[in-house]
This record gives sequence, structure tokens and C-alpha cells, in this order.
Amino acid sequence: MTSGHGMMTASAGAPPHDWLVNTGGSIGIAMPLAVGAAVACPSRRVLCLSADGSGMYTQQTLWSMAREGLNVTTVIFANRSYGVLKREFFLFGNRGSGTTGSELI
Ligand SMILES: Cc1ncc(C[n+]2csc(CCOP(=O)(O)OP(=O)(O)O)c2C)c(N)n1
Repeated sequence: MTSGHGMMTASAGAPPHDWLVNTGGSIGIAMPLAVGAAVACPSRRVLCLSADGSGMYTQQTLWSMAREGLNVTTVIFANRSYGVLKREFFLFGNRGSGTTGSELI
């Protein structure tokens, strides 16, 4: 939610690839989406990027990836936080004392 924003820019010069992303606001789709991509296209490597909180919704998918031997590498952005909520609080001006926002995420 808050850690992956730089990924599109960072991968702009990478070899040809496709992005499959959350199309709405419902979190937890990354790992199931990666399983679907890997099953549909076994010849292609899948890089799965998930936040830690979002990933907890569907963490059993890690078992499916392993059991099926899927060509998926999963990276968890582990900020150990509900970062987007803290960012929204910050943007609303609820900064608390001595915070700048960056340490909230
Ligand atoms: C299915 C579902 N449940 C709850 C929410 C509300 N929600 C939005 S972001 C979020 C968690 C954010 O934590 P994380 O995924 O770790 O990302 P971060 O904000 O820390 O980058 C939740 C529970 C949602 N969007 N979708």
C-alpha cells in the first residue's frame, strides 16, 4: 500500500514484463494473483510484491506456491505497520507530538 509506489519507475528499464495489480481497494490479492499467473504461464517467472498486512489475508497461498512448485518469488514489504492509515492520519493533521510522518510509516 505504501511501500511499492516506486516499483513502476524502478522497473521501467527492465526487460519486457507485465504488471498484474489490485484493480480495486480490496487487499490481499497479490499472492493469489501470482499463483494464477504462474499456473497460467508456467514458462514465465513471476515476481510477487505484497505488503505484510495485505499478505496476511492470503498467506496460505505461500503453501500453494510451494506445493505446486510454482515459479514465483514473493517479496514482502514488511514495515510491520498499518502504514496507509498512519499516513492518512498524518495528512489530516493528526500529527501527535514530535512526529513528521515519515516515522509513522
Ligand atoms: C479486504 C480488505 N480488508 C481491509 C481493508 C482495509 N485496509 C486498507 S489498507 C490495510 C492494511 C494496510 O497494511 P499493509 O498491507 O501492511 O500496507 P501498508 O499500509 O503498511 O503499506 C487495510 C486492512 C481493505 N482495503 N481490504
